[in-house]
Amino acid sequence: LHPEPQPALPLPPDLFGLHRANSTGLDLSVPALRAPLLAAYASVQVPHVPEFDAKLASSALLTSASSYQKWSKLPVTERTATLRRAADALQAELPRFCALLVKEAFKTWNDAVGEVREAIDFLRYYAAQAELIMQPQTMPGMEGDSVLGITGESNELRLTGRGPWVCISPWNFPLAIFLGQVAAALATGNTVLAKPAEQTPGVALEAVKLLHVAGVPEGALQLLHGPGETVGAALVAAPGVAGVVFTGSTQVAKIINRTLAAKDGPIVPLIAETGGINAMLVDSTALPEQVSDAVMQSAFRSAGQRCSALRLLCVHEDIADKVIAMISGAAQELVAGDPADLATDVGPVIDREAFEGIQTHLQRLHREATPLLELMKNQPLAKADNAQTAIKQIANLIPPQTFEVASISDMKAEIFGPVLHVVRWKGDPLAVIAQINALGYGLTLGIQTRIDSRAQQLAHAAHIGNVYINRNQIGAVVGVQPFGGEGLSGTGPKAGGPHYLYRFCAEQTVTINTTAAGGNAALLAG
Ligand code: UN1
Repeated sequence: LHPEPQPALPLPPDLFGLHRANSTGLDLSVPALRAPLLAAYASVQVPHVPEFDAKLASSALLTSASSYQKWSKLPVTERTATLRRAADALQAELPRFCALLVKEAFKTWNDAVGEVREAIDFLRYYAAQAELIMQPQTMPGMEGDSVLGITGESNELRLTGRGPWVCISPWNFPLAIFLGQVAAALATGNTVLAKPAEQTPGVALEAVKLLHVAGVPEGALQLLHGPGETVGAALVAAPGVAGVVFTGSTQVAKIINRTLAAKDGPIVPLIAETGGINAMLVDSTALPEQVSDAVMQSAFRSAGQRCSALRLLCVHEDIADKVIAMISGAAQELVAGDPADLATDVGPVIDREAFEGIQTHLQRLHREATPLLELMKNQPLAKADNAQTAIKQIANLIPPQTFEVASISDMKAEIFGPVLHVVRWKGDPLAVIAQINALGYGLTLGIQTRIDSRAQQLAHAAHIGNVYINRNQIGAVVGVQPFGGEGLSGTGPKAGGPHYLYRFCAEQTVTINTTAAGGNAALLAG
């Protein structure tokens, strides 16, 4: 009479013959992997996506609400079947989606493959999770209650959707985070108004098409492309929004939160995954080679354009010189250039605005900090083969750079690019963690030490959502490493984790008096 132990979730099959692991280690020198990707790149076009008129936000909400009436009443397995069909289609079309990511979001091939695999994982994981949690659950009661629960009553907990959700996703994971949000909302019986990042609507459009072909009704999933300030704002403010899920800046998350709080009507939940000033703490016992490898992945991969990326390396003064020399050596080997080139490790940043923001920060660093590794002048750019887009991308290239700063508290804001800040420390590592906590963000933290007990102690002291010990700190694996932060880094259950879907649901407890003499029986008897 107690709930059965939950079955293990089915793991998605390997893609391209590789084990599931988000984003590291794909050898594209293997021709069988490379050929379909390059063929897709030659033929794929980024589709034009018409802008949505923000004045129509309320009518889009009405469409969503009316579609909710049907979609939410389907058996959960019918809804999740659409997600699984979309996952299969995405897997079959992996090269085309990778090529779109390279063309529209300037991802490197490695990052593109990692992202498509992550998107597939999200679809399958949330499908499996929804099937687990959306079955009505008998509440068994506590020790001392009768075996049926409280004597004379039965209690059941039922989860349903809440209504139309506004899903606002970022350009740095235009497929995986976009589909993750959408899949979570749809699986739990909600309908979706999806507002993709302004820079990457084409990938979003293709993803939405997959879901529509897989059986999600058009009214249950609408794509509404346009600027956050107009389209995003109008959607959040429109009547009838049942929830908002957002990945982006802390500042915008707060604006959304204020808008929702000021609305008439019900209290609307917000799930927000925002930025971070992510640190790695390296003590004097750490292995420099391992640190160097973890730093290359965490700080410079994806051109540093991950909210999980390493921004601040806190290295013990006893090994600082050695670690810095090793990082500099390794970074010289990175190729910054055209993302379509297979040899490229670090592609350009997303657009001119991002480029200029990072340049302003670099100018400040040149005035106030010590450059440790500056490749701007001597890094050879990989050649773009053709086309305007390639030229535009290369113009936004920022090769990896490292600066030594005086103190942790010098870190004022998240810099979303391949720029690493290094600070030396001595004394108590717990004091370093306290300073990292004081930054107010809490997304990822790396710890590098050969003292196991210290690693645990530091992890416990950190107010950080994802702590990685003796490894890199990006690429959280869906279903295995639930991802999300604390404080300025966000609110809400972690994406890709077992609690995420609950926030998308309304919960109803149904209590029935089961005794013959009780009120229900008496009422029925007339
Ligand atoms: C983001 O960059 O907005 O663990 C979040 C990772 C990714 C980060 C995604 N899941 O690197």
